[in-house]
Amino acid sequence: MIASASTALAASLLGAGAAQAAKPEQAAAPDISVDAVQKDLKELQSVAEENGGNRAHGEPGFKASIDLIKKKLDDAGFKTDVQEFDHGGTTGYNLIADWPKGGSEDNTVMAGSHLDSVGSGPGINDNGSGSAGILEVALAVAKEKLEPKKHLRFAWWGAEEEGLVGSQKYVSSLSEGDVKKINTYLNFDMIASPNAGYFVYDDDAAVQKVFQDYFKSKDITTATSPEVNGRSDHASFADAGVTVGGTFTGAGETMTEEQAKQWDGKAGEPYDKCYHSECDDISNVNEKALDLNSDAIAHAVWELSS
Ligand code: DPN
Ligand code: ZN
Repeated sequence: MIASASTALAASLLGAGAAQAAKPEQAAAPDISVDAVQKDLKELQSVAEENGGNRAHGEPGFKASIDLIKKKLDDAGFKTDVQEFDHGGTTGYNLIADWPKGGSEDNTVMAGSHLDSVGSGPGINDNGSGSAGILEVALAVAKEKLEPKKHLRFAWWGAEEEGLVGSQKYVSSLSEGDVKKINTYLNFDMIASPNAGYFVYDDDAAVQKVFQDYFKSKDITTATSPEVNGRSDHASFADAGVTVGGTFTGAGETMTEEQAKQWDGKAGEPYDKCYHSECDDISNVNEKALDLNSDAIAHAVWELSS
């Protein structure tokens, strides 16, 4: 509220005083409501409950998840496309959402998350959390009527849990020229682990710094994670030569003593004890980590697209 009011004030002062003045710098990213992200997670939990307990590739809960997210984006003014692919004898889906305002697609910033769960549970931390986080950032872009210098595209991948299948299908569907138009791909896979670590991908130093700066401003020390390397959809983009980055709160590995002190966590316990299990449900969410990471996504999307 305060940020947009002061932006409006700055714009009106500029308009009144200096008609020829340069366009003001893009305003800072808005705060993403963690309540809104939690509401999306509850809806994904319901989708799983209504569809046999999961949202896995080839199961009805996956397509229902795609439909749920797509409707919110369509209502907000995104141009959406569902890319179908075949994997393991069943149809998979990627949801791609382009924001129609802003710069040319020749210079595109993407944010993506896999929307599929494993078969054993509803997949709320892995990866309802990233999916809902980028959704609320996309909806904030629409609400702010953002006109970034670069083009913005959001993506929800299918069949990540089967080996990064959806993101690979997407990247291989692009021409070499179209791959070069992707300035940066940001990946969010597990951003609300109950015993949360604050990990930033270290693939690209400049993108890493954008996230580190955000967490530093919130007095949070970040780390890099050996768990991340190549294990989520950013690998499909990195393999094609695209600059990548992202954040992660940890999966099945164990938190160290030092990390537990830094992050107020539990040493000797996994970051997510429900990783790939039935108990990865709506109660398997660290709200502080979800809140911070959702705001970190917004910060990076605003910063990198401006
Ligand atoms: N998507 C999970 C996996 O592939 O095992 C968890 C994970 C996310 C691992 C991000 C590493 C990085
Ligand atoms: Zn995952």
